[in-house]
Amino acid sequence: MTHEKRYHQCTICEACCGLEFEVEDERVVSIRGDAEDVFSHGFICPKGAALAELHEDPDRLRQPLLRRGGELVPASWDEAFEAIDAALRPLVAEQGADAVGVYLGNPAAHSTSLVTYVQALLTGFRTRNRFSASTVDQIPKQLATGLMFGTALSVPIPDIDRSRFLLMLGANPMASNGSLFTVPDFRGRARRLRERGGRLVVVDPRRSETAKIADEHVPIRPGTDALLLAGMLHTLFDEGLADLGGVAEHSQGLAALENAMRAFAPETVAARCGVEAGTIRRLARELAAADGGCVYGRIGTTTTEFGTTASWLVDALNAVAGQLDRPGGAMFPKAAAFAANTRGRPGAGGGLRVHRHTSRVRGAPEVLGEFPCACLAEEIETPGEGQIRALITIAGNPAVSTPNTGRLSRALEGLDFMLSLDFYLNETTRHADVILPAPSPLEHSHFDVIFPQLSVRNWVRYSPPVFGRAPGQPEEWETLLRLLGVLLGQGPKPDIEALEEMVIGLQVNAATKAEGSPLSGRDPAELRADLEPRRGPERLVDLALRSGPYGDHFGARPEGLSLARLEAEPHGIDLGALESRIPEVLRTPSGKVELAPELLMADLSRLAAELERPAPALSLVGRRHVRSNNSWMHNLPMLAKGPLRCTLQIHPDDAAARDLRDGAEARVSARAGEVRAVVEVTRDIAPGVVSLPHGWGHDEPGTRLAIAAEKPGTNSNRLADEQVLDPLSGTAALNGIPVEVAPA
Ligand SMILES: Nc1nc2c(c(=O)[nH]1)N[C@H]1C(S)=C(S)[C@@H](COP(=O)(O)OP(=O)(O)OC[C@H]3O[C@@H](n4cnc5c(=O)[nH]c(N)nc54)[C@H](O)[C@@H]3O)O[C@H]1N2
Ligand SMILES: Nc1nc2c(c(=O)[nH]1)N[C@H]1C(S)=C(S)[C@@H](COP(=O)(O)OP(=O)(O)OC[C@H]3O[C@@H](n4cnc5c(=O)[nH]c(N)nc54)[C@H](O)[C@@H]3O)O[C@H]1N2
Ligand code: SF4
Ligand SMILES: [Mo]
Repeated sequence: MTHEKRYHQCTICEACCGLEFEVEDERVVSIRGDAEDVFSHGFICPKGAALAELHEDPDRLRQPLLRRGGELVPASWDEAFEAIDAALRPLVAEQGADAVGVYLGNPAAHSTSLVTYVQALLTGFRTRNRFSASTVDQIPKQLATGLMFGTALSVPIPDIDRSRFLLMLGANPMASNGSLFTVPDFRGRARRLRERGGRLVVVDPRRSETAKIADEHVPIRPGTDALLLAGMLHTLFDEGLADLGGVAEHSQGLAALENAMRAFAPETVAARCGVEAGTIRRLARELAAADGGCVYGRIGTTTTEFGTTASWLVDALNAVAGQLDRPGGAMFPKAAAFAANTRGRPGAGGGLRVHRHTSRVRGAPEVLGEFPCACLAEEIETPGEGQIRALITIAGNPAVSTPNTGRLSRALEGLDFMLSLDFYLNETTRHADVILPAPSPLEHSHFDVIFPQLSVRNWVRYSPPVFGRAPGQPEEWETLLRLLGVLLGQGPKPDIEALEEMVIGLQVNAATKAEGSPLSGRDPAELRADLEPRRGPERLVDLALRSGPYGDHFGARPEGLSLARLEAEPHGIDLGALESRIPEVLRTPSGKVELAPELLMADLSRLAAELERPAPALSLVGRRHVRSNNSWMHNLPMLAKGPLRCTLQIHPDDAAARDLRDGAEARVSARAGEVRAVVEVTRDIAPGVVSLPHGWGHDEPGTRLAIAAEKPGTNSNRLADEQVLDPLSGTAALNGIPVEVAPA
């Protein structure tokens, strides 16, 4: 019997915990937080502990499925790719690349294979019809920070470990473990913040788990955070508290911002927000006075009609209160690899260009190369040139996650062909003609590309696979390259090695030619020889690390980082506390922090008009639970046990007015659709607001999710309106949906 410990990063959520696996005879016997991990120090949540169940889940697909005579049946990889080639090659040849839509889901950001090679797929195959979970999530923040700081991932993070005041809006890290804020053990860090005399304030229509451990909970009317933030900014200017500190000389637009905020006095916005003007003024003063303080906004602020504006005002507030880029405030991480804000010439750059073209049917503008996923159904349904006739979903479940899923599910049925890269037969993939499974999260190596760019400390870590792959199971980057070959007309068995060589070749050449690159002028052939014998993501990671800000620069800085160095450190390498980075971090064309970007300023009249709009009698918001992850971990016994979590939370007064009792079934209706949900009467939710989590509704026919189907819950996105978006970013307003609730 063999018995050993193996270390691997958890890739379920953004906290990036290092885990310790005890393995006996190639089976997991225990999973713990890795106490020696330099970043997460032993923290783990129930989802990390459930990774063995995910690995062993009998419903997890281990073989491609292919539709034959209406049924999805097991097939070989070659048969699956023959079917894909037969469907896609003529379609692309006749109707062009836009006839094939691509939807990218959230786990793509957590998989090294997918993050590094989806880009290759989408540069090689240029369809305009690109969609992703980003437009039901964080794109407003990326757009705002891109315009302010120059790249779409230059997001300032709360420096919580040194902070003395943290104001959180629309985020519940006690359940979510943080987002655009990689912060393993939020609870411990929040406790230490309070122990050092700091204050935690939570703005949320719900008394969330985070509100419960905070010093103060401020209930707010859904969708009005941008107004509240504008009221705080107004206060700073009005009371002479505006002071940018060291950032002043590196910023522009302050006067324009001050002028624009005049319309949003706390006394003007208070009634619409449902927050007293005195509270808004006090919070602004507290932020400005804090010896290290920060405002942070997340899902409850981004997935609203004013998502981009709210995201902008969060960082404008941090700047104007003198809390941007200082210890304890909002700071920029410096990742070891792949960060656009560590590439090119420090201090200025091309900035973010958006709204370069518009979607065919609705004319929604492109942002970061994609269209709103709220437009997906109409792009499939509406005939004409550029109509989507085939769809590829990669690690996504849009039939549950995106607005008006009733309409989208019908649209998916009307496709000529659908391919899904996924390891579950679920609400989305049941519509597919071919499903290609990914390896389990324990069967591939991991190097985190995205989240070190959003972390409370600088760190780096590489995890080899815990287990070898099942025979015949390709790595997911190989599947992507094979698909690229098919889309390029190379047939069902393209030369994957040649495609891989092409990808690394382009990267090496770019690194030797780019302005400001430490490899500038080096010989590409020499670098490529130095990367041997690595292939795939490992080769790209090694290149990125070695050419990155801590890298060995291929021998020029021998003490620097390389993948080989990381392989010797299973618990990761700590790269230190966050450091001030302005102006070096900036990539705006002006070389300044843009406090008042034109695109955002132009939208303020819409925000002012919002002051006049009556609030709905009842509005729906979402929530998360620590034992659930979006739509796809409900099939694991450890997480599924316990009470039903997909309940409609409602305040006792609202329940009484509608004759609804705790545990009864309610009918919830909105413009987009209607659902039934079990009522949970609770004072934890503000009057006038109801809450239903997303990611449920596992009772659709044709899925294979035995455990999830036992407690299916309700698909809340049947209620979300695909017509109601934040117009700047295309992000759907998933919070603040007007609904009516009645006994079923
Ligand atoms: N109403 C409402 N709706 C929401 C939200 C909300 O707060 N409220 N939140 C939104 C947010 S923030 C997000 S991120 C989206 C998520 O939206 P999606 O990304 O569309 O949905 P997920 O539930 O994350 O589904 C992920 C899929 O990827 C598969 N998968 C997991 N790992 C892998 C892998 O390694 N490879 C492959 N190929 N597949 C894999 C899973 O089986 C699952 O089918 O939902 C959004 N929808
Ligand atoms: N356990 C678990 N962890 C997760 C996930 C998961 O599904 N489960 N999903 C992961 C993903 S993909 C993401 S993006 C992150 C999201 O992480 P978070 O942003 O922390 O998301 P939530 O936990 O949904 O918290 C959002 C909060 O916003 C509140 N809210 C709703 N509307 C409004 C509003 O208009 N204004 C204000 N101020 N508040 C509002 C809700 O009541 C809720 O408490 O979590 C990640 N981590
Ligand atoms: S908080 Fe939980 S799900 Fe998130 S990375 Fe850590 S163990 Fe995984
Ligand atoms: Mo997300």
